[in-house]
Amino acid sequence: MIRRIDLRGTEGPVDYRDVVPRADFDVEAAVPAVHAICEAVRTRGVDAIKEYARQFDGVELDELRVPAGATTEALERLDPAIRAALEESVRRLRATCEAELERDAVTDLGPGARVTHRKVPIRRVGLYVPGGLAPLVSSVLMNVVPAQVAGVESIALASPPQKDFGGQVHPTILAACALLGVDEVYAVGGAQAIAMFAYGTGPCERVDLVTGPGNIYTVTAKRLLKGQVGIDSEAGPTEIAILADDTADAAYVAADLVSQAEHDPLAGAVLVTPSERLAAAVEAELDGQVLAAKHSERIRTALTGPQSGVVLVEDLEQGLDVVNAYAAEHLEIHTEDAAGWAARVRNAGAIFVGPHAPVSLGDYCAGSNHVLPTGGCACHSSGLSVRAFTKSVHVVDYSRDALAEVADHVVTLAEAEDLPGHGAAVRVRFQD
Ligand code: HSO
Ligand code: ZN
Repeated sequence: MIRRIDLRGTEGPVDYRDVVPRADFDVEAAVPAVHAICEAVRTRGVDAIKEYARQFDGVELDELRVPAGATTEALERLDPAIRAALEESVRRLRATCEAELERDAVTDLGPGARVTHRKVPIRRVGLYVPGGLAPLVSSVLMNVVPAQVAGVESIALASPPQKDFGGQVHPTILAACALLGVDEVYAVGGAQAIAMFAYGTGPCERVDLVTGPGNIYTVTAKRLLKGQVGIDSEAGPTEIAILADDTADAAYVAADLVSQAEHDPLAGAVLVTPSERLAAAVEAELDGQVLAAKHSERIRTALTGPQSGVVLVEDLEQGLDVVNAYAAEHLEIHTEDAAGWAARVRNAGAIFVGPHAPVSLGDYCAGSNHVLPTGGCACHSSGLSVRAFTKSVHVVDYSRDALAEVADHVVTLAEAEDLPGHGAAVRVRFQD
C-alpha cells in the first residue's frame, strides 16, 4: 500500500529535499480564506468568532471564555487512571524543562565594561490545543509546562468548542488545565483563535506569543499574523521518519509508522532503509496492522498519500543524508549502534534512539516535548521548550573609563559608515 522510492545507485550530488515524500500542505492556498477570518476577527471581534463557531464547529457560543469553575469540575470528574498518567507526564516534562533553564550570561570585557545577556520570560502567551480528529489533552501539558517553568506570568489557552460536549471545550482538556492551574480558557478554535490571541478580542487580552500545533488553518494564521504576535515553529500534520537497517524489528517499525499515520490523513510516514528484506517485511506488517487498526481509513489514506513512502538507499550513510534532508518532525533510529547514528543527525524535531523509544513515548511520557517543527522546518527551527517562552536582552553597563578605552574605535567605525553623529555621541562625553 505504501509506495517505494528507490534511491540506490543515485549518482552525483543530489538535493534529497527534492525527492523525499512531502505532504500536500499548501499554506499559500489557505491564505485567502484565513486572511478573511483574521480580518473579520480584527474588525468585528466577538461577533465574528461566534459566527465561525456556528459555521465551523456547529455550536452556539454564549461566551468565549470557559466559565470559572468548569475546569476544576472537569478535574473532579476525571478518570483517576488518566489523572495519574497526566501527573506522571507532567513530572517528567517539568524535570527536563527545569534542566533547560538558562542562566544570565555575564561577560566582563575589561574593568568597568560588562555585558549581560539577561534571560526574560515572555509576559503573556496564548496556547492553542487542537480538537479536530482527537482532543489532544497531552498537548495542554506540552504547551503549559515549559511556559510555567520559563516563568510566563499570564497563560491563556484556546481549544475548539465541541458539539458533543454542549459546545464546551473537551472535558479532559479542561481537567488538564485545572491540574496545571490554568483557568483562562477559551472555547475558540482554528484561525479565529490565533487571531483572537494576536489582536486581543473581547475578554481575551492580546498575547505576546502564540504556540501550539494545529491544522492548515491555524498554521496559516500563525504565518499571516507573525510580527503582530510571536509564534513558535509551524507545526502542521505530524510526520515520522524511521532510519533502519536489517537488525530492525519489522513489527515495531510498522507499528510506529501506523501510530503517527493515525493522526491525520495528511500525516507522513517514511521508512528509510538499505535492507530490501526489512522493507518487504514492514510492507507486509503494515497490511495486517492497518486492517486491524481502529482508524484504518485515516491511516490508509496517510500511508498511501504522497507524504509517505519506503525509501530504499544504498547504505546507512546515504540514509543519513536522506533523513537530514527530510528533517522529520520525529526520527526513529532502529540500527546497530543507533546512538552513533543519532549523534550524526543534524535535522529532526526529536530523535528516538533504538527499539525501545517509540514516538508514542515522546507523545505522552518521555519528558520531551511533542510540539515540534514539521514540513522540513526542523532544519532551522526547534520544538517547544523553555527557550521558546524566554527572550533575552543585552544589558550594556560601561563606566566612563571603560568607554574611553574603546571610544576611538567607535569613532573610526562611525566615520567608516559615514554616520558622524554616532561618533559625536561618544566624543561629547570627553570634551573637557
Ligand atoms: N504526535 C503528535 C502529538 C500527539 N500524539 C498528541 C498523540 N497526542 C505530534 O507530535
Ligand atoms: Zn502522536
